[in-house]
Amino acid sequence: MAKSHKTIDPAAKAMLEKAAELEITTAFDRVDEMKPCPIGSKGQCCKNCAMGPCRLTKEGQVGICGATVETVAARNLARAIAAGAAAHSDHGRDMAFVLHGAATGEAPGYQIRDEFKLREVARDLGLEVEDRTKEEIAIDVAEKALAEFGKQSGELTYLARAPKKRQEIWRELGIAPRGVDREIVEILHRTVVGNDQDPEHILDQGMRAALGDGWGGSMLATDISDILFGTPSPLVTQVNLGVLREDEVNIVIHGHEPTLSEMVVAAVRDPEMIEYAKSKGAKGITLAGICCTSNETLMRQGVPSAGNFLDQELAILTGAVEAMVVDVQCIFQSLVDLAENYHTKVITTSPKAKITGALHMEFDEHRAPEIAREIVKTAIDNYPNRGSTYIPDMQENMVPGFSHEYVRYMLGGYYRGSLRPLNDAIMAGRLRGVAGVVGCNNPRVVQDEAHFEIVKEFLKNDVLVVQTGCGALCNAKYGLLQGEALEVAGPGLREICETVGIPPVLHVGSCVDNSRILTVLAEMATEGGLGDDISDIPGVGIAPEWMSEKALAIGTYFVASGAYVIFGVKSPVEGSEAVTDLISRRWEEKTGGKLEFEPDPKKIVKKSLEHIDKKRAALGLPEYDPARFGQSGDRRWQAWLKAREEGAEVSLYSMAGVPAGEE
Ligand code: MSK
Repeated sequence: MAKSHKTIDPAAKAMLEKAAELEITTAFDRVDEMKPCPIGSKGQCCKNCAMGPCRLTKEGQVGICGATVETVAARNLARAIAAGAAAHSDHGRDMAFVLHGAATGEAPGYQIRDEFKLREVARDLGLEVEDRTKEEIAIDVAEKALAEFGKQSGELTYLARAPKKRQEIWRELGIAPRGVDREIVEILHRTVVGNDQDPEHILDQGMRAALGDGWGGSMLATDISDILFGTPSPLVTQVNLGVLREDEVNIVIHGHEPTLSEMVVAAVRDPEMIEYAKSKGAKGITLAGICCTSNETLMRQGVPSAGNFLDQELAILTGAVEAMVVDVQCIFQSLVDLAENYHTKVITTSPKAKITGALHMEFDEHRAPEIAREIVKTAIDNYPNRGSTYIPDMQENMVPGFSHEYVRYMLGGYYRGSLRPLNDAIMAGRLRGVAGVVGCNNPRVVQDEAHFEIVKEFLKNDVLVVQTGCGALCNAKYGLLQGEALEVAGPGLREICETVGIPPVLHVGSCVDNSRILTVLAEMATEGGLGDDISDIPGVGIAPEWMSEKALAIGTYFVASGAYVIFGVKSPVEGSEAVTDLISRRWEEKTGGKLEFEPDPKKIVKKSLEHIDKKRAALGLPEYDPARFGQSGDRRWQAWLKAREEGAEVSLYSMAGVPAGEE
């Protein structure tokens, strides 16, 4: 049966109809067949030793070792956070190795594209930059970054980027991370049978490891990616399955890391490769991305995106993909079986991620350009094997690439770049607040629906939205990441966006680039006018369609940094009221941030706006009143012209609400 009601994306709907016609199943079907375990999904199942698994479903029931449901739910959540933090941070570690290779010449093909950022990062890491070559600095940055992972005592260096007050809170709570790896390992140790059995104590370590991800592994991943591949700035590209071409070799890159995909970008642009594709009957080569590899390459290279997490199988269903090249994270094992129905080659590339039945062409930074060319050639050679195709003719323009450096620049130019105008806009009430809406798709809910509905409501309510990951690709599909989206924006937000020349939803990157949001929040807090800590800012973080453990790590580092975070779909600790209360009320007492799970998108919006207004009131800011704004710029001019045409004697100033005599 067609599952087209499971997505709001017309391209995905068309592909699901096609899948039904061909009797091919996808995640949209499997989700119905696979009923979630009602015990495990609520965090009530402990399988940390061979005495169990223990399923704690009855009031007061304990496991064979005596573990309560609170302990079990907290342990499960902490382990998920550890896994998510490990994934992001290992990504950061790999980037550091590539930077080292680029600087020593052992990784030919890579270069230092942003020397300015390299020097800035080196200073933040406490390294000497004066009178040194960029290669010398880069070697030190890479070594210092690698040392942050293995650090055993003290604190992560980047914690100093947080507002002073926040650093003190972490120290007071004893959750300032010492080293990225150490905190992750300690979660695994604490949650082994018969060890840490106090839910609050276990989850304090969850926050510590998550902070090691956000202010450590992920932040290093972002910084080093910018150094190697360039700090993003806005550009125009396209998104959705319609970016694939009927008459060209289509290569889809999927996963997370930019290291190989950047080399693939270079290879597909090589005139020799394009000629080779033509020799096989194609008109050229199209490269498109899925998930966060897509975010990495679209924001720096303008590579179009074929879509987000739940589009990965649908891309293969077009029959038009010669190769799907995957690296790490968020890659369905089903791709290999699905590709059996077509000519598509699924090519795994990471030494950390093989899939049975896939073609493995292992990435090695020491000969990356050569491997990338081999991969592209393999795809081109596969073009003559293509059968019938079906590509939905749907794509949308998007403007990605709002790195925090660019945001600063756009608000003040090279010499006076700062977030002052952003703070001023919030203080004046033109912007009610800010929201980060991030994270995955999850077939347990309608694809893209919650992301889209929540962001639209925020825009209407003058909340500036920043997005990363699959959430960003989602709303790009519906046109919210371009200037035209101002049509749905509230009057104050619209004024700001028109003045600065930005869309109302800012794409800030991939999953690891949530660290950019931390940086922006830290700068907003220190800029003045919005308190002196992240917890004072009228803002929220939302993951409406989350599914990955990485999302839990991200959510937790935002909470530990002082933010109110709401996840959609369902709660992984629903089976324990005590843990639900702990991560919400108790964490708020301790950190100023809290984590809640709320499946209803409307309620998410309501809670978010209430929180934003509460923070505005605490700062003594004027109550949000959209009627005060929206009369500037073109609209003020047009309203004045209209009034004059109708014979009214009004001045242009009075159209902006300036009382007569004060013009
Ligand atoms: S890719 S973690 S589905 S956002 Fe970063 Fe998308 Fe979630 Fe993967």
